[in-house]
Amino acid sequence: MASDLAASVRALEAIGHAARYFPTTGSTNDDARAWAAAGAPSGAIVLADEQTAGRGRHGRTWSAPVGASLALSIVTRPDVAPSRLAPLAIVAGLAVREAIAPRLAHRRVRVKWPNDVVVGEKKIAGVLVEASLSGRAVDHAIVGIGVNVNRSSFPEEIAHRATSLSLEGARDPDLDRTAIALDVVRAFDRALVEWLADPEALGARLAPHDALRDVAVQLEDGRRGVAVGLEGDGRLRVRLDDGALVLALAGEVVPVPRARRDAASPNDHGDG
Ligand code: BT5
Repeated sequence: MASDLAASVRALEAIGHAARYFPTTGSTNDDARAWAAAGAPSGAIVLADEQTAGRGRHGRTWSAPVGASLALSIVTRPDVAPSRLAPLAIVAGLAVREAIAPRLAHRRVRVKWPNDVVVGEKKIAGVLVEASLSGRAVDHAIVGIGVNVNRSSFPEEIAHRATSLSLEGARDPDLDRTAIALDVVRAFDRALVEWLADPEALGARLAPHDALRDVAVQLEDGRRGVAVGLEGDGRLRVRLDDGALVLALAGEVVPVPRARRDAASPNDHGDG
């Protein structure tokens, strides 16, 4: 059966994006990085029907079996300092949210710092940004996006915290991956321009869709507080129980698991 993604290259080219499609590949981020190194223009996109070595942050596995997910990577060449790149994952997450929320009209779709899109407590999409530097500047940043589309099951270890458009009730034509890819890319194009024009405004754009807003969190050193939004450089703003405001990088702070909010350790959280 021809993949519903086969039409995606022409559709993306029609909105001004160079694109390549692979029925199967290791990781679209690797394909995009190789293409970027060979001169791919900003906005070039790689899509795959199946990834055999899809990855998340810190070498974690991203599960994307054939036909069920959207896996795409976008080559960007943003004119920002490497230290200001972290919010790009939130920019992409907001774009994914914007694209899939209308397909899940009865559900609340939110962005969970630093790189997830969630429905309720479950992850429906993830973003992986990988940058290549040229001297002290960003040469390119690959924005990898994985969306669970028509998936009815997950590996046991993530089944309790993963979901998909189909599991949340979306039906055809809302599961058409080419249409979703186009909506994600259009939303990302707009969001990228807005972010580059005014990086500090991203926090306000995230606020209405912020899954961590007012959530109890714990810092690595054990101090507790509440997440209160995004700093312009991508760090999480945490209001500590003693009233102080601190800024945390991804990995330095974890949500306090709901059942354990009275006796939590920072190692109790899931990894994604
Ligand atoms: C992410 O990492 O969420 C980034 C995912 C990015 C995937 C895209 S697909 C296109 C491009 N090519 C790639 O190779 N990657 C990008 P992280 O926050 O580290 O979350 C990874 C964790 O999420 C795993 O350790 C699992 O716990 C969980 N997980 C794995 N597959 C999942 C899935 N399909 N749905 C929900 N959760 C998943």
